[in-house]
Amino acid sequence: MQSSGVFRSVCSLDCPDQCGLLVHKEDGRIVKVEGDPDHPVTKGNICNKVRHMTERLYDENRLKYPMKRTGRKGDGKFERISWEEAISTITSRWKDLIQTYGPESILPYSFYGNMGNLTAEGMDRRFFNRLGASGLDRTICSVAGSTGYKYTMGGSFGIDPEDTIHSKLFIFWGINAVSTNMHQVALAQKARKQNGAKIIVIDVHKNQTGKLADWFIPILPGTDSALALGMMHILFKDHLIDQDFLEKYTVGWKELREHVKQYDPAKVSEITGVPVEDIYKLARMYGETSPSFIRIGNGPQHHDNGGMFVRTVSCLPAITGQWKVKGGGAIKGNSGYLSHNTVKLQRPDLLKNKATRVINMNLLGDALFSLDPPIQSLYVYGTNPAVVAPEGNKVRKGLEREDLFVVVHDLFLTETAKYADIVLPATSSYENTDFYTSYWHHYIQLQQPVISPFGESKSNVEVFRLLARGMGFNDSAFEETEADMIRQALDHPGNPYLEEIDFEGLVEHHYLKAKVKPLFPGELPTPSGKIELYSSQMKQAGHPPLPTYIPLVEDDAEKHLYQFIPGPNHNFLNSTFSNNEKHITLEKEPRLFMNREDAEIAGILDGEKVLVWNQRGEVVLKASVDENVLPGVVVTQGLWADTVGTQQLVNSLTPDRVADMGGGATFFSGRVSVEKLR
Ligand SMILES: Nc1nc2c(c(=O)[nH]1)N[C@H]1C(S)=C(S)[C@@H](COP(=O)(O)OP(=O)(O)OC[C@H]3O[C@@H](n4cnc5c(=O)[nH]c(N)nc54)[C@H](O)[C@@H]3O)O[C@H]1N2
Ligand SMILES: Nc1nc2c(c(=O)[nH]1)N[C@H]1C(S)=C(S)[C@@H](COP(=O)(O)OP(=O)(O)OC[C@H]3O[C@@H](n4cnc5c(=O)[nH]c(N)nc54)[C@H](O)[C@@H]3O)O[C@H]1N2
Ligand code: SF4
Ligand SMILES: [Mo]
Repeated sequence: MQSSGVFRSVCSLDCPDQCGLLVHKEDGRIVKVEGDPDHPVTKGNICNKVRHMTERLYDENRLKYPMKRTGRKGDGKFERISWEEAISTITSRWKDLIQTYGPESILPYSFYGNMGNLTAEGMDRRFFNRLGASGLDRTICSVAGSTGYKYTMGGSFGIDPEDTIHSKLFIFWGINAVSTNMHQVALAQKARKQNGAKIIVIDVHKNQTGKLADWFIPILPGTDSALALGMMHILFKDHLIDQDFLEKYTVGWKELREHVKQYDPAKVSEITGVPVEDIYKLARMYGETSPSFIRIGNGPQHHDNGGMFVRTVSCLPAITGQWKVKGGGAIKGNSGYLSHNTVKLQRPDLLKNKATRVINMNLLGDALFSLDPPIQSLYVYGTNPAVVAPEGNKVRKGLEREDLFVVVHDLFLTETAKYADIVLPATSSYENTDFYTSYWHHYIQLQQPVISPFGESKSNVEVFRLLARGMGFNDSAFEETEADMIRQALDHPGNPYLEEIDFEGLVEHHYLKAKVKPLFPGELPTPSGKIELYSSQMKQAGHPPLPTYIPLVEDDAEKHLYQFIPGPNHNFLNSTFSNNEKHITLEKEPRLFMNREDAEIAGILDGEKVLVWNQRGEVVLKASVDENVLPGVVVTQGLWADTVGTQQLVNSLTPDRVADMGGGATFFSGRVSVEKLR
């Protein structure tokens, strides 16, 4: 490894943009991270978070060696141990648990803190398959929406974002793209400049993205399906449809045409809070502009009815035939194009056909108390459930269980790690070999180590190798190198888009584009091969087969006045960076945005501290009073670390009800009361 130089890298964070990076190294240390100007999509621009990455990489609190707990769970008192002791403590405890309770008493709990495919869903899957541990259903992020999209379109296939440069109308629907998909915003702004494209933002909060729009449409939370159905009502009534496309490439359009007659704009306006004339204006702009593009965000699918929202909105471009126009259509997620060989990478065969129970990660709190056989050990990596999981107080109470053996592998002593019996230090992505597949653009990228491991830290892949040895597993699957694993994953005849991509190509070029082609003319992976405006699959699963507005679950509405929307913020990535000085300084402090009318009634002044509470818990925030949210709605941003002393563990207030589809999370469907802090 060279001790100085500039090296191509890829951003490992859970962000659709998956930027190409140039990492500058001097005397063995990374001194600067910048965008790679040669990357075809991200073109040298990166966000502020990652521009300040060195502050996180070399933060004085980064974990340097394994530790064992010496204080009470949650206190954060630990002492240094060796890797040998750590691995033997874990594996001997697991061997005992397997003897007494069976392997399903062990629960892996992970998410995409590092999006690398070997790191996040490679060697770990091999290990836990071989162990026969309980399975984890990774539902916390986008599953409700991707399930809804799949009913309509057959899988995670949208348009090529590079084509959106041709779009004349951008609808950012429930996505705070300035913070969460900045290169889609860059494309929209370029299209606005070059061909006068218009940008519409539909959101419950006029945040940075709303402020940049040509037209911001505020909407009441959880009512977006009704708005989309109202648009369809007008599109059919005004004949702003592409009948040829509907006939060739969809099923059920005539049923849909009849069905949407009930969603007349007056009724839709009452549901959504969007004025009747705006519903007409929106539908007509959408029906008359081509190419038009909808970027479907994650926000509205974090509701009780989130699956149906995405299902419904994804029908719009079919009605107007936009899918066949370059730059027309939608993106919810594009991971389908870059799907790799998970059978070879994750080795489900190591389970030997045993059926293990699968636990929905959104129900962690319940799972820690109510299962039989009980969960006796939790192995956490790439996620911080004490902060990010819903019903946080329940989760933290579960983590306090004296008889629960908890291991946390992370770069920092996170809130979750404070409850661990054993803490293991993790390398950053710049210390590993891995491959990355964006869920927005169409490039696969390779990361090779730029620096040596920090302190005694180890990658996920390496730790699972050690754990496998400690358990006495001698399968060759645990001896393979990262390069072997990447080769296996890319060898995937099931995905023709990957045909020309292999490990050697990635070593040479760092990023390679999947061989994508437009969706139409063509066949979709739905049962009919067409866009399913009417879905028999949905009917079988107990959903209305046509897009339908279903109101949110009443979350103690009588008692709590406000719909509570606690989303991510600009300078953190979920809870990542919430413990790094630089990023905290940039973000300043967590606030509660509320409407002036509401604040006046409650006697709350701008800048005052407020208590936000409900049946699940309470948090303290600083009120920010303005007109950027509708009355009855309060918004806060960011998943702040408790260590910062903000009393802002927002997930103390969020419900662990699951969404209508896929067992998804409903972070934004909770209600709260707000009062001046006394
Ligand atoms: N800076 C930054 N970038 C990130 C992240 C981060 O934490 N910080 N997180 C990453 C991850 S894991 C994800 S999943 C994505 C998420 O990124 P996005 O897709 O942008 O999703 P959210 O920010 O959760 O919510 C988007 C918007 O939905 C709005 N919203 C909430 N409820 C409703 C509703 O009912 N209707 C409508 N129309 N709008 C609603 C919120 O006000 C918010 O502006 O971002 C990724 N990128
Ligand atoms: N209230 C509310 N809650 C939410 C959301 C919301 O909008 N509102 N968003 C939800 C969404 S969309 C998501 S995706 C989840 C995300 O939640 P998480 O998946 O928990 O994401 P992070 O909080 O970023 O935590 C990732 C952790 O992984 C660690 N890590 C990074 N790289 C590695 C590695 O290589 N190995 C190991 N072992 N660890 C590593 C990081 O240091 C960090 O502590 O949060 C959800 N929670
Ligand atoms: S977090 Fe997103 S925008 Fe920032 S560098 Fe990484 S991929 Fe790019
Ligand atoms: Mo997410």
